[in-house]
Amino acid sequence: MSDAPGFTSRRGLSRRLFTGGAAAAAVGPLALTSPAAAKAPKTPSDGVRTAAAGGAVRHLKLYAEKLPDGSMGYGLEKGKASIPGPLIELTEGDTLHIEFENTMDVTASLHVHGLDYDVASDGTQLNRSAVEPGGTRTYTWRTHAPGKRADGTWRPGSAGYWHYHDHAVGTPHGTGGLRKGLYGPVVVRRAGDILPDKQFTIVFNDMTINNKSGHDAPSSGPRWATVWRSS
Ligand SMILES: [Cu+2]
Repeated sequence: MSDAPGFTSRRGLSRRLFTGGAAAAAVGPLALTSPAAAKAPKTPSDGVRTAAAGGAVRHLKLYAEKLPDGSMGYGLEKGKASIPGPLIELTEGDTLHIEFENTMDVTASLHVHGLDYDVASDGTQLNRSAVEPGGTRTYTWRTHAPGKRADGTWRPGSAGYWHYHDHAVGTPHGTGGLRKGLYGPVVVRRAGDILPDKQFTIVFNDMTINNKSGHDAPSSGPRWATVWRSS
């Protein structure tokens, strides 16, 4: 159920990820709302579905591939890469192990924003957590609920609309991979968050939307969306 988003850019302005409602394309194994669930009749009492408690340990396989037009994408299966990459949905408290396989002929990686990880899962060349052509590496992302730190200060939870992206192709920073389409969306929900009935995800990448610009951008159709919830 979802289609991706990503982001990136030289401009802070475009570093945004918008997502909401249900999406059009691939339903990742991590999706909390399966198409069947989305169509399930609502209970007359409240009609609202909410995110269950987190704490699950999940596993996902993700590939980086070159696409026929020269761009690059992430996909859950070989030959199924997309731009943006698949939507990954988690609930605070979940841990995700991603077995990342680089099928391309250049070094690539997986780097995430907003979630917790140690240096081995940073996905940058600087700390040798990128993946050589043909190689595989497992990245681990963790999430947490809000709470107080030992010093009494407040620690926000991981919930939010985030993104992941390559951090290695073309330059030490990975700018080439971002340009070519190696990015995707991550949605982390808090237990109890209202789940959308429909969800579309959009990723702004510099001046493009889902890596398309101008009249080619998805201004209508399955990739474009507004966030809504019907009840
Ligand atoms: Cu980044």
